[in-house]
Order: sequence, then structure tokens, then C-alpha cells
Amino acid sequence: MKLYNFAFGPYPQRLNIYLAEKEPVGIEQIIFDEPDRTADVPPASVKALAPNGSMPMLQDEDGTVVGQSLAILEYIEDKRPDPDMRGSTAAARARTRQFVHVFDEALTFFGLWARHGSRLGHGVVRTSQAVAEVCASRYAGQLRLIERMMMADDAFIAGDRVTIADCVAMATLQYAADFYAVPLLPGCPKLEGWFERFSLRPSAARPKYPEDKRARALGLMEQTGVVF
Ligand SMILES: N[C@@H](CCC(=O)N[C@@H](CS)C(=O)NCC(=O)O)C(=O)O
Repeated sequence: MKLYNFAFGPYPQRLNIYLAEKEPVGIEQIIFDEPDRTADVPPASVKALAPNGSMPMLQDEDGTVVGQSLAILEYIEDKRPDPDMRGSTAAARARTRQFVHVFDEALTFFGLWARHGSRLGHGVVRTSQAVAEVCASRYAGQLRLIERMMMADDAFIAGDRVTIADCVAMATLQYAADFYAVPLLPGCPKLEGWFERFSLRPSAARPKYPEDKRARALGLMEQTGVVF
């Protein structure tokens, strides 16, 4: 299998963390520099493999192409079941997937907040302060929901072992903290404890960000007047 990806970004980082944790055999990672249409990065031939044309993108030897990060995680779990990173029972898998979906929704709200509120978007896309504020509030709401879903005794997001939920969670919260300087929500001790512990794992090593963009992105809360 070939995995086309970027070294940073909330969706790519889901796979980067996952592959570092799982270490599956037979998956070649092709990592592109940040997108640059004028330089054909990623190449048009790779983007054309799937309708969405975004990274990460997986291509299997039989020609199967999977173009959505969550579907890629599930596909690799199906094809390389060991070590299991979803849960060994239907109930455990459902628990993992509930966290995955809530974090995925959180990232959608975060992405809209950033798109509408960050200096990075101003003058590039149509922006709305109202959308930024609503989405920041919905992002915070998702984190509060996750805090209520977590069990106090669990070492990881969805239980006593690393699952795809940890990979999706870390990619989201790390991106918010590192790239936009948006900290974890106050009053979420379980999530905060997990974040501190998981941040120490080699899989969660801070990716290399484009520093010019990051310098403008930092301070999203101040840029939008949002207070948690
Ligand atoms: N829903 C997609 C989103 C992927 C996505 O937006 N990837 C971004 C990087 S964070 C990308 O490839 N952007 C460049 C582009 O779309 O040309 C997924 O889960 O994989």
C-alpha cells in the first residue's frame, strides 16, 4: 500500500500518529511538502486518484483508493488487524468510534472557526466574525462532551489501550495548540491529563510547521475575541 500525505495538518497528522503507534508492515509513506499548486505539490496525478484530491490518500495494490482519513484508518485496521487499534468487541469498537466522530465534528467546527477568524484567511476567503464565534463555541461544546464521555480511570481516550480515537484526538488538539495557540478548554481534567500523557509519546512528536504561516496563525483566540 502507498499512503500519500503531508507531514503536518490535522487530517494528515491522524495518519502520521497512527502509523507511528501501529507500525504496520507493507505501507510506504510518501510525504509531500506543503501544498503548492504552482509547483504541482502534491502532484496532480496523485490528487486525481480520488474525487476530493486531499491528503491523506491511500492506494492499495489492487487499485483500491481511499481518500478520507477516517476511512483510511478503518481500512488499515481491516487489512492489518494486529495490533488492534479499534477494540476487540462490538461495544469497545462502538466506544472508540463515538470518540472518533465527536473529535471529527470538533475539528470541523475548529476548521471553520480558524477559516473565518484567523489572519491567515483574511483577504483570501470570504470571512464572517459571527461564523467564527459560533464555531468557536461549538468547538468548545464538543470538548465538553468528550470530557463527559471519558472515564476517569482510562489511560487512553477510549479505554486502557491506544486506539484510533487517540490518534484523531491528538492530531486535533495538537494542531489547535501548536499552530493557532488555542489551549485546551478549562474544566476538562480528564482530557487535560490524557493530553499531557499522550504528548510525551514519540508518535505525538511535534510536526514541522511552515513557520511563516504559523506566526500569523498563532493567537486565534485573541484575533477573534474568544474566551473559553
Ligand atoms: N475530510 C478529509 C480532509 C482532508 C484535508 O482537508 N486535507 C488537507 C490537508 S489538512 C489537504 O489535503 N489540503 C490540500 C488540498 O485540499 O489541496 C479527510 O478526512 O481526509
